[in-house]
Amino acid sequence: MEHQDISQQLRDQLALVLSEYYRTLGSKHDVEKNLPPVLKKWKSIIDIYDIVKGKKQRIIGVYGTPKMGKSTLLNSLVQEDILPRGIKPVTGSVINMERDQRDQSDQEYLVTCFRTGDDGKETLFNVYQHPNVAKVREYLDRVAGQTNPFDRVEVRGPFPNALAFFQDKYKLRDTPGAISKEDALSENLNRDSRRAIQSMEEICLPLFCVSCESLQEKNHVQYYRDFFADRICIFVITKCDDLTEEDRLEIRNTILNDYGIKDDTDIPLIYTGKKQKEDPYITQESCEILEKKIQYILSKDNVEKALRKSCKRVVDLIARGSIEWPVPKVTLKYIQYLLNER
Ligand SMILES: Nc1nc2c(ncn2[C@@H]2O[C@H](COP(=O)(O)OP(=O)(O)O)[C@@H](O)[C@H]2O)c(=O)[nH]1
Ligand SMILES: [Mg+2]
Repeated sequence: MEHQDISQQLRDQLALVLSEYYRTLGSKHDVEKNLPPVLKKWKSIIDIYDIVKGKKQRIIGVYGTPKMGKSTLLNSLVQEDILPRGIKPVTGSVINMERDQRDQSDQEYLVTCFRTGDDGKETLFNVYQHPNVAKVREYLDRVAGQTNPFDRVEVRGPFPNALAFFQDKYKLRDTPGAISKEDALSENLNRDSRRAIQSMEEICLPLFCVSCESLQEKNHVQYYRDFFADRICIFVITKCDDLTEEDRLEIRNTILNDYGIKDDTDIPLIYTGKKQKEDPYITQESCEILEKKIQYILSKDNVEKALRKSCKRVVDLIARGSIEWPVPKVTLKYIQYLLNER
């Protein structure tokens, strides 16, 4: 059987399992929250698979609590000091950046701002166009900063110095710092947290950012466990300006112990930092390492490998009776057959 065929069939089988969960357990939203972790992970691989096959938008987003260097990281990837960043938390909107695929000459940056009404509908409010990045940045400070920010802001422009992968139809998404799930889901829902959390679903690959000095704080650990433990994600340790080998080992151990990550080959760790504290960007070297990881994770080969691995795990668990299997056993047999086919 053809290799691609098998992956497609595995994917279809998962869709079947999920739809059976939805049918027996209730609404889509509740079910996704309550899926067994192993199926959540499976689902996130499928999401990436859909992207590789061109079915979904390729959005890569940064997540984490405020002041972890998320906006700085994205500015570095696109090599423009365009997103608001600073000593105080400054990002208020979800901001998507996209490279205009047309010819670069005489191109302008186009910014569009959206608000979401109580009924969940989005309305376009403002449009701004300018060739100069500094001007665009000033504008973003006003519309996506901390005072009355729009819910979503789209920036499309030439980004002539961006890293190569950005030229390949990816969108990069900046998000406001979120605090813990409890805070975000409480009655007096924190506006920024809510925006960030709601935007997670559409992302194909989250970059979870935490600075090396705050790695051990409880709220970061909780944030990771709440939202990313069951997803494919890249773990970015920021503000590692001058790390020794020893520091690295210590960081790695903290992550393995505190964050409940069993195997850090599954969760790529990236260390980023600046040469000088005043720089607007992290080092080119950090950017390039991150770029390679992103490209690898989203590559077709890797996604198919991950899909297969997680299918195997699910099948093992079901066979051992460790997770409930709501679809006919025939489906399980069929998945086993597909897995053995290669
Ligand atoms: N020393 C150092 N500072 C950084 C680094 N990355 C970001 N920062 C600083 O951390 C602060 C918060 O950055 P920002 O990107 O606004 O964080 P965000 O709230 O997570 O988007 C800013 O003052 C940045 O200059 C880094 O790698 N090294
Ligand atoms: Mg920010």
